[in-house]
Amino acid sequence: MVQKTDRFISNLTKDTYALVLAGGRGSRLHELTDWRAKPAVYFGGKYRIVDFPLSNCINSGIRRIGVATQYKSHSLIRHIQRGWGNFKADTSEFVDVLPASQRMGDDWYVGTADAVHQNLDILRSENPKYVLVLSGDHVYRMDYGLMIAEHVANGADMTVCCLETDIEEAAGAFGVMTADETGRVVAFDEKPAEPNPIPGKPGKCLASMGNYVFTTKFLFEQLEKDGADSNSSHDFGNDIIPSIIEKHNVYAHAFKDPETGEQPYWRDVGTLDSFWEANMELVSPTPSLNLYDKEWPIWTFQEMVPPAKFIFNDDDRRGMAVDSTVSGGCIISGSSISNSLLYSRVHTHSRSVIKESVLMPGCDVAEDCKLKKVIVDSGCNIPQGMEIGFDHELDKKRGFRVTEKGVTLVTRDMLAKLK
Ligand code: ADQ
Ligand code: ADP
Repeated sequence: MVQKTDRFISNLTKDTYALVLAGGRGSRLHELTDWRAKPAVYFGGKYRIVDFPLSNCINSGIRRIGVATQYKSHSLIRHIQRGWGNFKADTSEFVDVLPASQRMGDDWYVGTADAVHQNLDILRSENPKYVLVLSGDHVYRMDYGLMIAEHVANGADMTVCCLETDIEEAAGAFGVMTADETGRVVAFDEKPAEPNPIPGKPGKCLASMGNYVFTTKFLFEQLEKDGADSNSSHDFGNDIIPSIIEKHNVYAHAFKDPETGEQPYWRDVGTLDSFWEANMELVSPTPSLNLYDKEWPIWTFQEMVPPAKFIFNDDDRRGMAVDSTVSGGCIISGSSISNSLLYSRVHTHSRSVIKESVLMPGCDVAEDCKLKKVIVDSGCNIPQGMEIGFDHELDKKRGFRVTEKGVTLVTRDMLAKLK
């Protein structure tokens, strides 16, 4: 078992280049990803999803990072340039944005493997010993050093990071693998309808988190082979992993707390309901994701905004937020907020009541509004007296999206269409 304190881990992470794949749409988030890629979706009152894998890299000691972008990448690129562009201790430390730019032909990034393949010359010039390919889509804290150290200890060509999930959750959604007693992957199916259970653990399976470590030379060989295969969809889960497990050393790395053996916090936030639930968890008294841990800071772009301000209205006795997070630049004027997350520059006005809601940057909620279980996208102006989240038929008639679990999504485009 590799110990967290092992000195050699820092040498390994120094010799690693991390490529964060951030080009996917995340279509189950519906209109939240109409104008931005899933990794650019806001999360946790202050961050965007991509800040989590990027912060994990920095905290793990990986300081050469590329972010492959493609779909609706404007706000993602702007965020990385503003928040991460100046990150450097010296010139060998950087966060580079790598937009799909037809560097090897006429195609954009066709699949995840192609996104890495098209940046092969950049990887070659960096010449790392290991390449860490990360999904930019998930919220979690992870020391990647442990996975890389295990990869080296196993003499692996590739290591796939995995967690134990319920079979129903994984079916059709995740890559599912079977590992032998040494941890070697002996079977891998991309999004199977009926995942294989873990022996002795009925109902549970080993799901891929979409995070991989490669020994660089091996990665280059496989990408070149896959690039020349016209039948391939150029995807790690669909094509590369199933084609290499028989002949090469592919190992599973279990995402577990090295001290307790427990599975740490990890959220896919792939649907509006799971996105809303994961945000709500954060305003509970003791959330399982600790954003206040000084040893594992989550970096992001910090807007230069004044402190949040609360104005108590004597007539209505309102002007407060409880069991909530409120970011800088917010003004809570005569309104009452509970179990909600307010991103920067949210302005709420007199007599409005907001419960169990997520309000993204720059929203304005006029007087006498009532919001319950609502996700309000950035820059929305909720007009005076509007009630959202109480009558779902009315919400739908207005053009808002109501989820299975009764969460209402409101975006600028939806409000613009309201008569
Ligand atoms: P999915 O998440 O469905 O499955 P995919 O849509 O390919 O796979 O996204 C993986 C990551 O790559 C995401 O961060 C996405 O933003 C990014 N991405 C997708 N297409 C891209 C492109 N063309 N260019 C750049 N980036 C791109 C994968 C694995 C499964 C695994 C799940 C875990 O294939 O085996 O279980 O991730 O979520
Ligand atoms: P974020 O809130 O993620 O920062 P923005 O609101 O800045 O995202 O939008 C991201 C990109 O999408 C920008 O280029 C913006 O101009 C564009 N965009 C957003 N909403 C619309 C819209 N309704 N019509 C046209 N472009 C839009």
